[in-house]
Amino acid sequence: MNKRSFLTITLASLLAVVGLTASLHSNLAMAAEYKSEYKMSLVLGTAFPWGKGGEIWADLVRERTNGRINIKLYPGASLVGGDQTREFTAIRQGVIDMSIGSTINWSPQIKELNLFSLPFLMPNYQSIDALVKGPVGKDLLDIIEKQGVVPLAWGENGFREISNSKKEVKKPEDLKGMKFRVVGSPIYNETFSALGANPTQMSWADTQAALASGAVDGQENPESVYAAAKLYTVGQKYVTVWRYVADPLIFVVNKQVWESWTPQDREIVQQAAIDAGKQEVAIARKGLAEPSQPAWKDVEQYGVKVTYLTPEDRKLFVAATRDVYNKWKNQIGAALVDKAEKAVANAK
Ligand code: X2X
Repeated sequence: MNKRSFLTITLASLLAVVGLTASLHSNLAMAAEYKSEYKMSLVLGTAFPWGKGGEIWADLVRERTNGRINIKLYPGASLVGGDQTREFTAIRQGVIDMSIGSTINWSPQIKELNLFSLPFLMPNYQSIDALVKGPVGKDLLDIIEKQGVVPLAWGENGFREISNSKKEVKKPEDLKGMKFRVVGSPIYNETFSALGANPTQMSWADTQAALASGAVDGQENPESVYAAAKLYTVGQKYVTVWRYVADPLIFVVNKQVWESWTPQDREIVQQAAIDAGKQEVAIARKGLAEPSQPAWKDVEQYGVKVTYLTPEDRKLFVAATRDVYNKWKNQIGAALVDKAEKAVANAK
């Protein structure tokens, strides 16, 4: 071997060793970026469709990544001390790695999410689907993405019906003076005030005690929440099914966490979110999508009076909340709301 080819071979092997070390190093660095546990924030636990959705998502991800991505559920918005309206900020900041959140709880940070809280915008499930699965849903996910959070799929909490401990509610005037717990988006204060009720903002963590003590007379939440939280045991004996708003859920991941995963793992996490979202929506709609709403019938066995609005009475509620709708239409963005109204009209 001449001196020159000896040098070439030595150089080549040196480069090979350097290359190998570098790739080993980057593999190790990548592995080190994966956390041993990812924290998923939820307001409601696995007794509710919402928390079940979280469990399904976490299980699918664990299975499909062979345990590379291990997710732990933190229900009760416990990562933000129960203050569900601070959840979105905590996701952005990385205090929370991932979440399934309600559009209501994130709307203080993303005003466009108030869309779903516009009173009587969505009369049925077809209209919710038309919004989230259509261009409006895409616009909203784009807005979330611009805020530095990675949105992956939609789920659903549900149509929010009112319950109270005092009396049957058929007409707006029945609400007069009644104290209602509402969630922390100002549109709820304005809607209940417009109806003559006395709204007070409170986190879910404090709501059940407030209902039990009589500090408030009523609340609004989907049937699945009412039933799983057994609100009939804290005096909530009157329910009115009025379908005034519904809150979808959104599956998201913190951006830095997302970027720390390989493209293959990102795809797994997204597909798992889509699959879990579909299952979660089906669970949330169980017994409610059919016209007779058997889920509410089941609640009647606890001595609960369930009232359904006649089309005429519904019009009175719509009229009473129209000013709130119009004011918030501008705050949300008239162009986006126009688009939503068209989608709803075509869904019927
Ligand atoms: O607080 C509520 O009412 C709940 C559980 O439905 C939400 O987080 C929006």
